[in-house]
Formats: sequence, C-alpha cells, structure tokens
Amino acid sequence: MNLNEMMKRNYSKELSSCSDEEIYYALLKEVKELASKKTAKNPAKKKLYYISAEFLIGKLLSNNLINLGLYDDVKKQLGEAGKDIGRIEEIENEPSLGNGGLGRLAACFLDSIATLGLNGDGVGLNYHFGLFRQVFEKNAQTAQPDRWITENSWLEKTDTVYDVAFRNTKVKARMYDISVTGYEGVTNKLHLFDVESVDESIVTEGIDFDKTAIEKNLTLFLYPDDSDENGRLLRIYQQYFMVSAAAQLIIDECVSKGSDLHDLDKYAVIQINDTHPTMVIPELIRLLNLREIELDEAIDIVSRTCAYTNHTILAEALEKWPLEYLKKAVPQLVPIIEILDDKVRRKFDDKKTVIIDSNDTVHMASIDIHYSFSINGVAKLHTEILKSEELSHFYKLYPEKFNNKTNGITFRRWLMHCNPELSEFITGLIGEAWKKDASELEGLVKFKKDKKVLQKLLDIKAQKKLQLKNYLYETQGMEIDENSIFDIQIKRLHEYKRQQMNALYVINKYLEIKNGVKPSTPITVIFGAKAAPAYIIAQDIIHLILCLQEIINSDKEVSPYLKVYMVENYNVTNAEKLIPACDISQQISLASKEASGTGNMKFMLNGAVTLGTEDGANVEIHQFVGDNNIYIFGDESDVVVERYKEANYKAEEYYKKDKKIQKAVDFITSGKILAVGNKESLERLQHELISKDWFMTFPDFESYTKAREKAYKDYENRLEWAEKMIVNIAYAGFFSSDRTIEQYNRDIWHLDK
Ligand code: 26V
Repeated sequence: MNLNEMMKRNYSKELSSCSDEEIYYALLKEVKELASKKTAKNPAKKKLYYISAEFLIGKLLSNNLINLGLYDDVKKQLGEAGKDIGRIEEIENEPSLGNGGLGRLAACFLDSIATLGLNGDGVGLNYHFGLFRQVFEKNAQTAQPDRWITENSWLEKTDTVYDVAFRNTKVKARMYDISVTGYEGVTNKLHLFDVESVDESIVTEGIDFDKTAIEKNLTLFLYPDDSDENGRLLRIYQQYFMVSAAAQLIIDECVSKGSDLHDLDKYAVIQINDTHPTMVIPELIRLLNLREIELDEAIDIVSRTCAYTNHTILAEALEKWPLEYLKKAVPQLVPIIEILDDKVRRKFDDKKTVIIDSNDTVHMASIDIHYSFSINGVAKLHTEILKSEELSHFYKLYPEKFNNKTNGITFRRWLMHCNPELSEFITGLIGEAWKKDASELEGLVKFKKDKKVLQKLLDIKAQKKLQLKNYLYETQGMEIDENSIFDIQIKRLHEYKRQQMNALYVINKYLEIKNGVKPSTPITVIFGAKAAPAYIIAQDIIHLILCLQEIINSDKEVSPYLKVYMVENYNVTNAEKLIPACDISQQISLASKEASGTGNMKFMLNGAVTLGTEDGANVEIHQFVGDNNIYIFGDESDVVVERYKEANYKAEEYYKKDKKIQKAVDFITSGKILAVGNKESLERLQHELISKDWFMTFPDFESYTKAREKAYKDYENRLEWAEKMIVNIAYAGFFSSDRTIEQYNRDIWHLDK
C-alpha cells in the first residue's frame, strides 16, 4: 500500500500535507476494500453463527492493519511523512457495543475464528448509543449516550432487511456488516441488525427515553434500565428482534446453499452466548414449522443446531421472564415454549428443570439446556461448579452435553497491538512462531535467569508506564508517578468482583501513612469500571473510590506515597493503555463467583503479576505459573459455597472483632469523606457492608492485606520480580483464544477448514 498515492487519489494532496482525519478516512476506505478481498472464495458448507447481545470489538483500524499484515509498513510510511499512527487512531470512535467480559470474549472469538480460517459470523445488534458513556460529576457516575456511529465507519449498510413482528407492531430489521479480518486468515462478518425506524431524538435527559416507543428505541441502547416493567419488556423486544432477524438470515443462507432445512445442522451451528439469544430456539422452531416441518422434527433439528455457553453463575444473569411479558411482546413464541415445557415435564419428574415454573416464569437457561446439544462453562472451576451446584439437576439428565472451554484472548490485540515493544522483544528472543502458535511462548522460560533479558523486560515495563502516564495526563488530566507500583483493577463494577475490598485496603494504607508508616516504593492504585445505572450499591462504591481519590491525592503527607485514580469511561481503548503498564493485576472476586475473567489473561500476557483468589481462570493461571509467580489469597470456592449453604455468615462479627476492618469501614462515614461526599450514599454502603457484605470481603480481608503487602515487598527486588514477569508471559500461551476456538471447533462446531 502506497500511502502517498492513496492520499493523492482521495484528496489530491501529498500525504505530508493531509490532516490526520483525512488520512484516517482514506485508510478506512482502503482497508475495507482490502479486507473484503479476503472473503473466502469457496466457504465451507457449514457455518457458525455466534449470536450475542454484546460484541465489544474496540477500535478497528490498527487491528485490521495488523491482521492484514500492513501495520508496520503503514506506520513507517506515516512516520516518514511526519505523521503519527497513534494520532490517526484517535480519530476513530470505539464502538460501544458491549458491557464487559462476555462482549469482549465474543470479539476475541471472531478474531480467532477468522484467523483459523473458519467459516463463522457474529450476529448482534447495532446499538446507536451503546452501553453509555460514563462521566464523573461531583465524585459520582453519570451516564450519557455514547454516540459512536459516524457517517463513514466500519459499518456497511446491506440490502438485507427482515420483518420482525411483535404483538402490537411490526418493524423492519436492516442488516449492517462489519468485516472481521483474521491474522493472515480470512475475512468473516459481524452482522449487526438495526431497526429501520430508529429515532435517536427520543433520548431526552442523559440516557432517558420513552421505553414504550418500540419502533424508535429498539436499537438505541444496550441493556436499557430494566428496573420497571417497561424496561423489562423492552429487553424482551430487543432480544426477539435480534434472534428473529438472525433466524431468518440463517434459514435464507442455508436454503441458498442447498439445505432443505431438514438437514439444517449440516449447514449451520448456532452458539448462544449466555441466555440473551435464547429465543432463537423457539423462533427457529416456529419458522421451520411454518415451512411445513412437523413440530417434533423442527424441535429435533433446532436442538441439533444450537449450543449454549454459560458465562455466569449469578442468579441475576440467568434470565427469567414472566410468561405474561412474553404474551405481551411475542405471543407467537408462547405456544412453542409451552410445548417445549410440556415435553420436559413428560420426560423428567424434576421441578428444578422445568421451563415454565409454578409462578408462570420462563427460565431461559432451561430452554437452552434442554434444547441444545452442548452446554459449556468458560473455565475449569466454573464448569465444575455448574455441574456440581448451579446446574447439577440438568447435569444428571445430560452429562454428555456438558463441557468446558476455558476462555482466551486474542494476542493480536492484547500483545502485538497494545504492546509492540514487548512483542518485538519476544520475537527477538524466540522468533515469530508464537504469533500463530501461542504455546511457543514457553520458549521464554529458558531466559528466566538471564539478567540482560530481565533488565530489558523491566525497561519495557517502565516505558509502558511512562506512556500510560502521558496518556492519562492528556485524556483525563491525571498526574501519576511513573516510578510507583502500578496496581490496577479494571472490570465491570460488581460487588462479587469486590472493588469495595480494594477500596478498604486503600483506606487502611492511607491511615497507615498518616501514622508515619510509609511504603518504600510509592503505590498508584488505579480503578476503571462502569456500573449499571440502576445498581445502587455499585454507584455507591464508585462514589467511595472517587472520594478517596480526592482526599488522598490532595493530601500532601500521603500523596507522595499513595495515589488513587479511577479512570473515566473505562473501555477497550483505555484498557489497551492500562494493561501493558500494570505491575499488579487485581483479580479478587469471591471464589466461585467469577466464571473465568479474561482481563487476568491480558495482564499476565503483558507481564503483570496476579494478586487473586482461586476463582475462574485464576486457578488455571496459578497452575501454570506456580506458587512463586502469583499471589493467591482468600477462602477457596468450596468453603464459600458451603458458607452460602449454611447461610450463617455474619459480617458484623468480623467488623466487631477485627480492628483493621473496623477502622476502614468507619472511615467511610468519617468527617473527611463526608466533606467531599454524599452522606446518604456513603452511609448506605457502610450499612450494606456491616449488615450484609453479601460477597464476603471481611473473611478474606486479612489474607488479602497480607498477600498485597508481600507483593509490594517482593517488587523491591527488581530482578526477582522480572523473573515472575517472564514466567507469566511464558505460560500465557494457553490463554490464546486461538486455542479456545480450536477446542470449540473440535468438540462442538465441527467446521471444515
Ligand atoms: C450482566 C449485566 C449487568 C448489567 C445489566 C445487564 C446485564 C446483563 C448481563 C450480564 C451478564 C454478564 C455476563 C458476563 O459478562 N460474564 C462474564 O463473561 C466472561 C466471558 O466468559 C467471563 O470471563 C467473566 O468471568 C464473566 O463475568
């Protein structure tokens, strides 16, 4: 690609005299064309449809340039013309199509599917305002629409339009496509459906809008507030809109390839990402039945075509809808769901596995489990807990359907793109093969005593810390000390992830420094998290962290040793800056509650050391790196599961007997915090901790503190620390999403290459 010629063609100007914006739009156009040329000429007969409410794909320009093998050349040509590729990347908006791990996993999977040359597309929704943009005001989160779509973007309007009918109205679903380029692989598609009659102008204050104006609001926001009935109905409308369009697309594509629909499973496999796309099962059955396939056979066909992934054991995410709601929104599915339930009841005598329960509530996961051929968890421990606890009644019925697929991440984005310095260094040591076969990274182990290599690793980390400092200064006005320990917790805000426990530790550290006990190396604690707007306690936790940020950073006695920052609007773009700069990766969920985690893998790959519980994929990380290269603390999952069963945990007892806990918790409503914070919110949080502490931060607090202090102490011996870093990088290979996708394909999808 000759950029000078490209710019002359597009703007009749030399590259050097073009603006960053002009260069971005010319590259966008060019890369789209190049990507489309890599669409498989003779795609395999069978195709995977990965249906998901979220695809957190991140910015695409650099990612696509890397995958098309053009990045280095483009960067060089730009540099020669006095242009900085980093500045050009900034022009692009990040598509705000996801919330957290579930959506980012879907994006990593699309990258790996295309990289492995597999025939598989994503199907989701084109939310105009995404999740929401987080803005901090008065030490609290506010939510604004995140308008990410620009006139020219990666989205391509297609001619594919389907009717989607609800009880009271009918809408048109237009398909937009984003090309998904594989690394030296093929180009697949992410299909995003959008309601034709969408109306952005109905959004009034912040993210408020008329929830009943279905024709206008269906594709405005991801996860609109569901704290009232209209909000919950809207979720159902959105989900049905997504899967009805998906089902029509699947049928059309299969028929055009020669399927008579009796053999649908030879042409399609559908991966249902969590329960949000569950209605694709009854919808496909309905559509096959309309095409003259007997109901029983239609049910069989669909069950052979669908597979379900569970991403969480938290009850709130295993969706249940009142049958009444389905009758109001999508009555055409109700008789099908009743038949599905009836079949289950005839076959099995177990109330715990029914679809429609005695309260007339529909359990979406039950539909998935009975009427899919595969059910998988996303890390070893998670799958075991599903089998022995949460889904044990189903496991007894269908042991053969259950399988584990430990999550993974794409190394193209999470190392090559976000940390080219480390990438190049690794390639210099062990060659290029790791980019296609991540297990090759193990070759780094042999350098773990090589002082030169270790020193270079530390130098790269220092460089990434400096880059982060500059980035956070420019984008958020923060002034962080590049010579401090970077201790980072970035993920959705949820009580089970225990940001509040991290905050309690920070309070104690602050009080300790006030008392004259100073850490030998300064510490920078960084948080990044969005909280669902209706999740009050999560808002309170953000409020506490922002108050601590204000108090601690402006305290002249303390701030040379400890600073706290919460980055605003945590997203993929800033994760790409934060992760390579991190020293200590906080993965501190209550054991048994984090299905897998994928941030933990990204940090490890970039040479951060994990401070974590034996939860999710941390367990597997621990097994790979060994005790010396990870800081594990806290009660294990079986203890936690038992404690929940016994239901006799009393937070207040810990609060009363442990002085450290008491001091930290009392501080939440001290004069110091109240001077900068909101009394109601802080008191509510404090009360919640003392009276409930539902995610058991107190029992783990002492061992958390000890492990964290040990990590800070070990950090002092720089070369020994670097040894931990290199061991983490070396064993990150297993966590490549290429490995995960190979396993999905081998065990579930069976797609030809
Ligand atoms: C959460 C929420 C919270 C906000 C309101 C709407 C809503 C809807 C669904 C969910 C479920 C999120 C499920 C999820 O993201 N699970 C994560 O999946 C990751 C990929 O498998 C895994 O690494 C994380 O451990 C798991 O939490």
